Amino acid sequence: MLSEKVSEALNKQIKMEGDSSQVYLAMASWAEVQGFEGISTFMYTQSDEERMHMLKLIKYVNQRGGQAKVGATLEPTLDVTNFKALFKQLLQHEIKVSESINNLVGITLDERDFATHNFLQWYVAEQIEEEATARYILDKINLIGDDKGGLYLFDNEMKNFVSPAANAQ
Ligand code: OFO
Repeated sequence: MLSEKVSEALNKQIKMEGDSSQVYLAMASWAEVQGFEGISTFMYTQSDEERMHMLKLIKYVNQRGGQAKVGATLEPTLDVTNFKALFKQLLQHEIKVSESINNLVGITLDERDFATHNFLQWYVAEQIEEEATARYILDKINLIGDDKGGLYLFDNEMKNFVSPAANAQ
């Protein structure tokens, strides 16, 4: 059985994962209209993954005798000056999510809820990977600079992007 504190913190995280899915969906849609086919494919996939993260939490809360809350999701506000700004926001967003997961893990320790602590280790690993992926992509974007040919190749690569951070685990 989940304590009230853990349950409340998990529900906050459910919202955060749902919001993340919306943010990446908005990014995917923007990139699609701009003609960045690869970037939009990448963002659509990210959005699906965040939804999966949300569902995993919902199922866990319900399985442990809690009641998962499905609330309103945020309407994303994006800086769409260019695609670099988009990926900077992606990294900032992931850093925020990592902080939230860390905070949640801390609460499970305070509450001596070792089952939830164990369950959350998957999210801890996932956040390391997602932050590393965002940094890797930003490094590439910085290398490209204003080179149109480089941007074309980059967008192409994003279509079937496999993060080196994923391979490292
Ligand atoms: Fe849910 O992993 Fe990123 O935000």
